[in-house]
Amino acid sequence: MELTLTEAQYNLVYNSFSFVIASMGAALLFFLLVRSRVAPQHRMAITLSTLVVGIALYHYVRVFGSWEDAFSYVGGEYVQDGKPFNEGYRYVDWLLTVPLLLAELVVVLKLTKGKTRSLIVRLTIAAVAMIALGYPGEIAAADSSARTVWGVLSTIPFLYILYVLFVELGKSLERQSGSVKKLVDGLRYIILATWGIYPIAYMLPSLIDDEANAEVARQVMYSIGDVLAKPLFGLLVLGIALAKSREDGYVEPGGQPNSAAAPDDASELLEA
Ligand SMILES: *C/C=C(C)/C=C/C=C(C)/C=C/C1=C(C)CCCC1(C)C
Repeated sequence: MELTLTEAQYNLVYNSFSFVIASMGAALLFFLLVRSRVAPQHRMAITLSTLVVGIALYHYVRVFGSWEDAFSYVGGEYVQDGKPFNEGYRYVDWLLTVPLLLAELVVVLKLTKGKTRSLIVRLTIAAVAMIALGYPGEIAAADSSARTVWGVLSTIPFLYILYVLFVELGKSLERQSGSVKKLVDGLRYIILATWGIYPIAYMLPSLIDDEANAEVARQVMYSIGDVLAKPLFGLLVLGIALAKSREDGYVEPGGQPNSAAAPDDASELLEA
């Protein structure tokens, strides 16, 4: 059956994609511009944020084009009679960006090399499994049980990721300084709240009877999730990297010595 959307429904999705493209583009520029304010030893997290929003920017440009190509405007309505809308762009995007986002959270903690490696390897494997298992369900018919089955399978690695973040990382968190600890703790809850949007959006076609409404709600929810989970998350990580840079007494080249810098560091810099 061909999906038919009202002008308002079609435009809501169209404008959401447009909003995401603008957000990713602005975040990309911003992360590049503020890079020098972060101490070199904390820049890896900013590099990862920059990659994430860059990859998402590219994919949203493609998603946007695919949405335009899928519909034609006939008699005041949008009829899906063009090329199939390519849901795959989202999943390819997640395959790249979700492991990078998890790595970002781990590297900003500055744990031992061995611990960092082990966390990144396990989180990456779980993230790839979660996304690969979700995809067959995403492209299955709305009313098929395949959607539920793949969704449940994909939730297993998702729960493992949450276990690592909340139970395993909890121990490492004890060793962080007060302000950083609070920020990292907040970051985990942001992940829980924003990543939780995805499985809900995924289930919408099974929950909402009206096919057009379900499709629009799903696309808009994924778009909101992506803006929160990528640019907003990147800003919070930037906050942590800046706090850590300040604690280390870092002064941006050509910048003013920071009042929070240790006196020793400041005098060293003045002598230099
Ligand atoms: C930037 C993109 C992000 C952070 C994407 C995150 C995606 C998820 C957490 C997806 C999870 C899913 C389930 C837990 C079950 C149903 C299938 C998925 C893939 C939507």
